[in-house]
Amino acid sequence: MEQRHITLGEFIIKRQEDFGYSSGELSRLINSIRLAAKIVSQKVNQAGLVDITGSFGKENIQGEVQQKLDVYANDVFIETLVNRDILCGIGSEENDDFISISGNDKSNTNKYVVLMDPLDGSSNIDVNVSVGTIFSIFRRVTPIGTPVTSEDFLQKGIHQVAAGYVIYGSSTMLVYTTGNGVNGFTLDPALGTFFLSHPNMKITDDGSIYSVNEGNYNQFCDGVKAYLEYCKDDVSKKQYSSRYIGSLVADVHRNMLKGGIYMYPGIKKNPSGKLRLLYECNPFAYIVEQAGGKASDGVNRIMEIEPTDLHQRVPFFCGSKNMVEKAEEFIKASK
Ligand code: P6P
Repeated sequence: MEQRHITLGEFIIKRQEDFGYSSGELSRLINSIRLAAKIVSQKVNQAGLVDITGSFGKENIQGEVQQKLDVYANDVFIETLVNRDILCGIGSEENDDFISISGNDKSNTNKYVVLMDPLDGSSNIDVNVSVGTIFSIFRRVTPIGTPVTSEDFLQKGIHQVAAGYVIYGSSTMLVYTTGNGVNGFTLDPALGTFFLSHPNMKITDDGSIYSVNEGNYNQFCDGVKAYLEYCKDDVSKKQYSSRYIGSLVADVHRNMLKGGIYMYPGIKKNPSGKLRLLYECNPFAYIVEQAGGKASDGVNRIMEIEPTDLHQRVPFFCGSKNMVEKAEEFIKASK
């Protein structure tokens, strides 16, 4: 008889016992993310059949045209997380400022805040390319029972309690860590259940896939250009492949499974690059490091960067440890 995979719900309970999430609050929080992911997955998979694609007609704080599904996903995650009395605050790519959640009795005694990109890569929806949700969970640092402040959100990535992503692709997967390794769960849409499909995910120290938007090549610093020439050298080293989906979750997920490096370097018109530290780079840095990889801004470890703004951007190099270190070598040598 085929070995039945453990469900995400069973896994969360087992981990709570093994690693003692004290109040069960974190377990309830991850369960709520699971529910929201199922709801968004169902809608993403209908894109094109219902009037849910295309632009929402507004711009977010990033100056990016919001897609209807961006707004939908943001509403679903916020509504699911706020209505279960498990959080005291939420920061989202789609909201200019963070959301302070007062408890039902107005004195919110919950201790976690979530930072999220509810639907990353949504401009790819119309062309049926995988998109994703990215989340990062911190324990608040200001006194419990008081309204959250920016201090609760502007924490270094090393203080994350949990981080994860959902990829809405050929199948929907939820991949997350609470600091004891990385595990991946695949949604069986017929049952509406996530099953453990990728236990204890590890990224190889070396890989042969590099992911970058080479359209920006002329705007890269000399060190990044030198590293890309190194990647293309198939004489003095094994041949690499260039793979760039243009959807962060899909590109990093592929590299998690096959090895590789994802890069979004700074460019002349934007030296900090495009990706946001708090709800894109930090969560992926935590996940990739937990899987044995590395994540830096080309010089510094991503999770050691002191945040200064909810939506700040940083250059991002993430994936197989030796590949990230080789990129850092070229960048440092060119300084
Ligand atoms: P570019 C999507 O908008 C996103 O934030 C990431 O998902 C993706 O990796 C990146 O931007 C693509 O940016 O400039 O290469 O189109």
